[in-house]
Amino acid sequence: PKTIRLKDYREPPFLIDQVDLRVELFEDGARVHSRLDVRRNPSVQPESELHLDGEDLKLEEVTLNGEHLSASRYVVEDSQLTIRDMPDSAVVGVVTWIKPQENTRLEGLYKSSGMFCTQCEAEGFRRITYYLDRPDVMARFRTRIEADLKRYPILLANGNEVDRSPLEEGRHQVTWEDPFPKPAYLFALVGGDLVERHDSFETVSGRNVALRMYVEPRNQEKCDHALAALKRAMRWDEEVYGREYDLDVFMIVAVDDFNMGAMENKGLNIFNSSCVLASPETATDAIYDRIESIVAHEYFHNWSGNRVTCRDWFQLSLKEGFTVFRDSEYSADQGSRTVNRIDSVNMLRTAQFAEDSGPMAHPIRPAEYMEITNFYTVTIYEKGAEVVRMIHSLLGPELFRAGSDLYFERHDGQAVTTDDFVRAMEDASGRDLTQFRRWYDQAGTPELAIEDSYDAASQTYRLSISQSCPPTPGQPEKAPFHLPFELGLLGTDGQDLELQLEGSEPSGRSMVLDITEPRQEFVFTNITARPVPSLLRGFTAPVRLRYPWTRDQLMFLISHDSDGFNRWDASQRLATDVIEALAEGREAEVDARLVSACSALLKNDALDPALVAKMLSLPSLAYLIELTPSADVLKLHQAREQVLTSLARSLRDDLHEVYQRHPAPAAYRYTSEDMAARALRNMALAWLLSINDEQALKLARSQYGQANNMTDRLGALRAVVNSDFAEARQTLLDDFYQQWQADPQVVELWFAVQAASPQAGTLPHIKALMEHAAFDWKNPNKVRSVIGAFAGQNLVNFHAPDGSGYSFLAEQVIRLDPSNPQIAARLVSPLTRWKKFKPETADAMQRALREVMGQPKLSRDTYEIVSKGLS
Ligand code: HT7
Ligand code: ZN
Repeated sequence: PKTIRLKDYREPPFLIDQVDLRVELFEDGARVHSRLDVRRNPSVQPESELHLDGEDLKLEEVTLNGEHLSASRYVVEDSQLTIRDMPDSAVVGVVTWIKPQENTRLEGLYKSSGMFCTQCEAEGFRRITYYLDRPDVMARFRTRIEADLKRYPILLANGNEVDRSPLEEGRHQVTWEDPFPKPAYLFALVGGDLVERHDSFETVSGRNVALRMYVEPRNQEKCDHALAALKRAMRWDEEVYGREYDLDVFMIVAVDDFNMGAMENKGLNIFNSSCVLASPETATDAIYDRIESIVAHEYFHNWSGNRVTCRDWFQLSLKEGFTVFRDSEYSADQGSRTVNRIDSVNMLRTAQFAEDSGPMAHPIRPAEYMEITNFYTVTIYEKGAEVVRMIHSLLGPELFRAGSDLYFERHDGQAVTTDDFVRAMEDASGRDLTQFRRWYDQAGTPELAIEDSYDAASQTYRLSISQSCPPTPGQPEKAPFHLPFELGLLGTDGQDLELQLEGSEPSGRSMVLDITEPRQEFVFTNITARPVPSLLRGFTAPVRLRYPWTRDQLMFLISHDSDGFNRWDASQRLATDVIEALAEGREAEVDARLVSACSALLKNDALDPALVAKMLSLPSLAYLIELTPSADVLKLHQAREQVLTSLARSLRDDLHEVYQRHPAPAAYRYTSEDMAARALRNMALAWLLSINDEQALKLARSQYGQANNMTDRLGALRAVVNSDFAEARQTLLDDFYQQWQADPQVVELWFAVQAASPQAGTLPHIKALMEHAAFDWKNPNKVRSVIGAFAGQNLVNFHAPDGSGYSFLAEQVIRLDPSNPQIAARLVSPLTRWKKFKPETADAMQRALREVMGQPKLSRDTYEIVSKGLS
């Protein structure tokens, strides 16, 4: 496969002003008639040939200004339609025949549960018709959809509906017009027998926007949460960013077969059912949260992505990083800011740090790719959001908002670069972000090594911060980064001290330092006793922090730090230190200090229970692996289990007491308070079942049977499935399936609980799940809930010492690759992390990768991941 490079970017030689589509939907295929108003781009060297992209299309006709084009004027090869001797401007007509029914890749136009739908980002539109399929070609679209009226009463496309009429033979047409020029990746159409849920929103300027949600009839009771979230997000974007919605209608459609979470098509967002549909009985709190943030994310793209879009796919983080930052701030404003930050950072430090230290490490603005869909990564999204967050921290909220206003005003209707974004921030704030720009083109996670000393005689505290960044593929050396570093100093009474840098005015009890040099020293004055530093408060930069904390210092921070994030971070560092010492055989028993810290947390009524639940959660095995060079998975798992069971034994009474103190209320409410209570209750249950507590088994059975919501029901089920109570496990699993088999989203949860369980997770059990009637290779959610959950969450079984987990995964990737390469490429990535593991493990993982590599017809998607994974 060819490598595409940012340095080769050229403006398009032709532009398209208007696209007229007529899409005829049939049971055996679809015919697409397209008329493109094409003109030569005046700002580039003229070219005589027009090259239109197209994949898997049957070309039926080509016309130029309405005239049939003779075969000598055009050629179809290498996924392109080339028209020779192209005039300065012309109407290019193309008719193609496609087969949505056979489209298992789920890119372009395809069928899902009887409905037609599209996914065009990144390069799906070229699977519908020949086009200049690149984001810097922006056109106005008019879309006429024709289909059988009975089977497909609902026909949707972008923009506003402008016409509808019956046609012959029981067919009908609906025509849509989108007044906003857009790249083809934002095109969408839907045709199906769907029910419509109505709502409305009055914008800040008093315009009424019709909100509509389209779902299969069986899901009509599951729309309330998404619609409520949408209205909250619309209001928030007006209030916080001054962004008003711009069309008369905003539509959301739920589809069962979808490669990712959702898609921000202009005015017609399409969602994976699992990311938009919810009822208390079928969705957990985590799913409610996920829906809230994804609905907001897709809506926010209307400005950050659609009105201002990307010039090319190297700029993907321009829209994704900024939009993730926007959605995470939105979520923080809805519930607990600290808990939200903890969840984001936990994910970043586990998944993104791992990616950044592996073979696929890339900057948030990559320099090259083979297949762009491989670059919808945690780096582009989550690290991209952290980079925007750092700009926010460096500029402060007012100047950041001024920068955002300038960016939207300056670039409305344009396709731009990350550099344009940074320049708007600079111009609005007067700050120089030249050095800061390195975050966009240097990959890898910087490390900050902190040293400190206290001088009682001069009452000064000296802090030195050194930064470095390990090499990443193609980048052996890194220049220093510019980053904000927030800190506080705790006095002996646990209070934040007044901070005063030598030679400066006092600057409050928490301050943000600007780090720019390889090594910087800061001297704090008037410090009367050695303080305990609270470093990188709120995780102001995506870095690894090295400081030789003692366990006593961590205990102190857990009890006193005024920064909730750092309190949690101290709890994680303490638990990690204890687990690592056990895994390495340096200690045999669980340090009593950890037990007393947890005991105090369980009894603490003053702290937010949601924060308590987070602080009590042990670091995940994935995170522990990420921290450990040459990791031995089994040893880490056993050490983690030893800590868990020893805490549960020592704190058994406290856990029962916590369980009783947080009873389930009569009705489910999606509130921070109730969710925190459910989190604590279910955590207590899981801990107690880890020590096979019979009384807890009774509680779990009764919670499972009486729960009025899926969080509690699944919490009880998961705790039992992960326990040694084999008979109860099977009884509850059977009952759960009996009750919920008609609901695919709940069946996905049922699959995932089993596939991720360290208990149930022997390979034969996973294989049996794949033979189950509800498993479906064509449905990415099912593949993810069994194979993805096994390889991504069931690490102790996936890394079984005999290598069986690896060869199993290789086999499934090989099987999936021809039908859905995007999902196959995502699935294979755990194998590429072999450098993290001890040598025998690494060898077995590479063997599995070579097995995949040896396949004669590998997709470009999987080839890129596997070849880079082996390098
Ligand atoms: N912008 C959307 C990206 C997306 C996507 C990309 C590749 C293949 C399938 C896809 N489905 C959606 C999602 C988002 O970030 O909002
Ligand atoms: Zn996005």
